[in-house]
Amino acid sequence: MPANLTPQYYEAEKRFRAAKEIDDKIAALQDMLAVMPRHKGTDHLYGSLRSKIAKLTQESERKLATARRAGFLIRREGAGQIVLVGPANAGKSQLLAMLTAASPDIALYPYTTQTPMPGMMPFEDIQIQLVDTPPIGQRNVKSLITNILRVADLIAMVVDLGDNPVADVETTLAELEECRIVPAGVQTDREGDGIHAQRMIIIANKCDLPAAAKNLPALERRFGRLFPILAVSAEELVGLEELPGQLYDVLGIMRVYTKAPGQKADLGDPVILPRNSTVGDAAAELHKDFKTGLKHAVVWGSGKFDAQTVSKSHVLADGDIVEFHM
Ligand SMILES: Nc1nc2c(ncn2[C@@H]2O[C@H](COP(=O)(O)OP(=O)(O)OP(=O)(O)O)[C@@H](O)[C@H]2O)c(=O)[nH]1
Ligand SMILES: [Mg+2]
Repeated sequence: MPANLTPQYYEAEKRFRAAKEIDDKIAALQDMLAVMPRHKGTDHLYGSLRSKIAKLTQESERKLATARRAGFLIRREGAGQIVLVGPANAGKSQLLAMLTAASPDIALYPYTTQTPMPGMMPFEDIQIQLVDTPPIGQRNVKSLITNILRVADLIAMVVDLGDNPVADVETTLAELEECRIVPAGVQTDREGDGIHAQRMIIIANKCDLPAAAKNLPALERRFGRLFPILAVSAEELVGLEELPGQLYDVLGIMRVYTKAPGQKADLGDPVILPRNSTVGDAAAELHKDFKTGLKHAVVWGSGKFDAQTVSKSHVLADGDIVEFHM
């Protein structure tokens, strides 16, 4: 008996053959199943489509489980952790590759990245951790990366200036809100229990593309007052030299070097503190008993003169050297 398959069926079959991702393949197979005529002549086809779907679903779940394990285990390292998040193909992986020693897959087609991947970005004498993630709108990705997003110090929304960056930021914000994450300091009607306020910025990538000339100003008009916007080209190396310093600034941290009386400062290993921390905060960070036993400190760097004797409440600046006197 002839199968009498419809044009819609062949259309779906074409999509199946073109699909690169397992999820897209499954979707196409399901469409084929939905539009195929059911009669004796298609029994065999029906069975074979069903078993293909079952096999791919299993494979997809296995991949997801592996991804989950890897995803939830990103160990925080360095002076701060920044998660790159956004739509497919914006250049998140390209940024990670250019700024760190990590070598993620980068490709012309979307949905290249399937699991979160960390890398260490050097900035002067410290390292900042960047975490590349799969596109946030992709199926199952939100559950994979929500924890990573919540514990990060900063969320960098990466968008493509050659595409529609305003819409992409809006979509990304909506996806983040579904993870119960909202931008810190921005009003939202969904504030309340379980909602996490996170510091966020926009990395506007692909500024080398012609469309950037009109899309960057549009992005700045719409979001410039809410978020710092850093325009770069990860591919053409525009703005990449400044980027680590800019990210460091947005992280709101500072480096303080400690020194024992009569000895040289340990310039290799700064203590990382929130900006505007005091001498007392620095002491507490080093040791819990330090703060109570501290009489005074001597500071080099930010003071009006070097070797200034200061109290616990003295506010430190980035790069200061502190000598504690107990
Ligand atoms: N013109 C231009 N292309 C870029 C730039 N950065 C990345 N690309 C290209 O954009 C495509 C996507 O880059 P990826 O880094 O894979 O994008 P992604 O955001 O990681 O994509 P997913 O993993 O699918 O979410 C690749 O073909 C890159 O070569 C850029 O600054 N300018
Ligand atoms: Mg990627």
